[in-house]
Amino acid sequence: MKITDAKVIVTSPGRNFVTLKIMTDECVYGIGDATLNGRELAVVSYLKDHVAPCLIGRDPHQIEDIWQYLYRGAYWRTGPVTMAAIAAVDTALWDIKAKAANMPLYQLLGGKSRAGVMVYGHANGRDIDETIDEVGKYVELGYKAIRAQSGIPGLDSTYGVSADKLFYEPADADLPSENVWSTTKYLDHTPRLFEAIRNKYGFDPHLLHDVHHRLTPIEAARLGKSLEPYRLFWMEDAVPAENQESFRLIRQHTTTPLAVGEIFNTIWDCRTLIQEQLIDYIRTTVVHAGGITHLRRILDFASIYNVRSGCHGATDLSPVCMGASLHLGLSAPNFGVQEYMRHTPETDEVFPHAYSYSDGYLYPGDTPGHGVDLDEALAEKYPYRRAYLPVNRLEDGAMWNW
Ligand code: CS2
Ligand code: MG
Repeated sequence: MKITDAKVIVTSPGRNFVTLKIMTDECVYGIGDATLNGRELAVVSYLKDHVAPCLIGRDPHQIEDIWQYLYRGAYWRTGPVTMAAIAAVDTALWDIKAKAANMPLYQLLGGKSRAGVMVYGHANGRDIDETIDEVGKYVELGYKAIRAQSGIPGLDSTYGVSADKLFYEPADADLPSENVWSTTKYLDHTPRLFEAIRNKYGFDPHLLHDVHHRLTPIEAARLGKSLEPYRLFWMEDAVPAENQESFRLIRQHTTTPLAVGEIFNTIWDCRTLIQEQLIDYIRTTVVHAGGITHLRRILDFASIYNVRSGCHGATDLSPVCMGASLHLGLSAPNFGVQEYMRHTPETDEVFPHAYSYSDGYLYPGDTPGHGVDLDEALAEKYPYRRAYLPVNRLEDGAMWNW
């Protein structure tokens, strides 16, 4: 088999997605997600101008060799643009291999380790009462794990709180909108939120919370400690993690489980975190961490240190990434949980997929490949629209982490 073409398709059915379609001389094609929120066109150029020409004529079955060729061969290693491009190629090649084998992808990854993939949904409200109601809606839908975020008294807007509850889309503006942040107000408010949720729903649902890189290590330690009575499933992205050693300090002070890694691109971004057992869940995902090939490497490494997966699954990761992630989640021995932010009906129509939700779990389906396709004619109807994530400032105007 030979690769005959590699096409990059940009579509915006409510938000931007970049998709790579690799064609072969045997009429089998594969699809990979290459979406990098707010920097989409950089990956488009990387793929079109620098990767596609190198793929033509290669054997698509040589997945590992092509991965190494693109990673080592570029000389300039790692980084979100490079790794999203490599991920798209890798995902499309696994799709081709599984279609050629006439098997769902999870069979090629070792088969099922579990019946379904437990997911968590996003409950968010302007205040504690509204958040409690939103958590209730997810309980009704059968979710076993629910992330809870709430507006903070005294702050106009904050991360994770949206007007549209089921289809939260943070990349909401043509130029970045601005939020104001107060760590003091947040740290006072958040334990109250979880106390109220536990009082209402008891300890049955798993509860998760995303700090979105807002704290310093000692503040994160304090938050983790104050949340211990509410037994969270995890506290996510408590601090920015360029400095992996920060987590040593947090870990010394709290038994609240820690998750991090949605913006990591390679195993090197989490090596210390995993090896020193400073975290419990690694959030790297297919599109931003080099595809199935590299993510599987990270998860295998993590399994030795009792770290489980908690793959990122926000709306900016396309259904193609979700499909691929579900196959890996079904097979990985150390799967933990999969984030599931629902895509809009427009997005689901552009990306017909075999996966389905039922009673707290996603199932990848048994279609050969990863089970997600792209309707190119429909995709064309939704041209690219520039869209940015917000930025965040402290109350005195200084830039902070979003
Ligand atoms: C978030 C994301 O899902 C999450 O945990 O942190 O919504 C994140 O902000 C976006 O994916 C950014 O692209
Ligand atoms: Mg997050």
